[in-house]
Amino acid sequence: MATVDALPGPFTFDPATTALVVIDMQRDFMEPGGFGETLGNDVSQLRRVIAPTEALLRACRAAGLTIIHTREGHLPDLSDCPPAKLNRGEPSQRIGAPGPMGRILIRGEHGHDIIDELAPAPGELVIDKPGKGAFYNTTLGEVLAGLGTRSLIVTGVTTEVCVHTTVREANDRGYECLVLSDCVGSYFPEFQEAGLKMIAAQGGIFGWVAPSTAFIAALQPSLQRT
Ligand code: C5J
Repeated sequence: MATVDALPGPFTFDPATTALVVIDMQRDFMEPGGFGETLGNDVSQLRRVIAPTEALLRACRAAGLTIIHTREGHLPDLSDCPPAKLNRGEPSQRIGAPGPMGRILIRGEHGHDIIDELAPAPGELVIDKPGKGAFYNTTLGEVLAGLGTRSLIVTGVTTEVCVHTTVREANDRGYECLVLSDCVGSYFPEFQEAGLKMIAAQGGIFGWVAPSTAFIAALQPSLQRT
């Protein structure tokens, strides 16, 4: 077992039953011209997440941790996109509309894929999800059950939307979730701060929070064994 110095208290995990989940580090959220920008967001706010996540991925790969990436997006015919999600924002820039990186938030398009810096390595799982949570309408639950996973290390964007939804879903399913504060990002600094506080408040109402350096330090014994 390993222990991370976290909020609201120590987070203990077994690397053999722990998976890193990297949420939606896609061009559509991270780069100009994608879904995030069409909703009026300043995508440069998310860039600071990239370097610590690269270091985290290196450490998790070296320790042999299970690594799962997710991508939010929809089928080209939009049959998996409910009207409540589709009919938002400026009509010419909605999901499925043409953009500089291909059709916005559509599977298979350049904008839908993960940014080059954090591209999945061979053998890492990629879960495509139509919703904000990574469990809704995906195979993630079955995949984790098959692996015997008990703890999730959660990173990605955005803190208050897909990260929160996924952590809440995971917590309800019995997973212990540690969110790495410097490896999650929001377009809104105030939501980043509040989003992290909400996770660890009330004795860790749906998770723990720590910087990635604390988690990587806790992985060191596993790194030395590899
Ligand atoms: C959003 C996400 N913000 N990945 N998606 O629409 O957080």
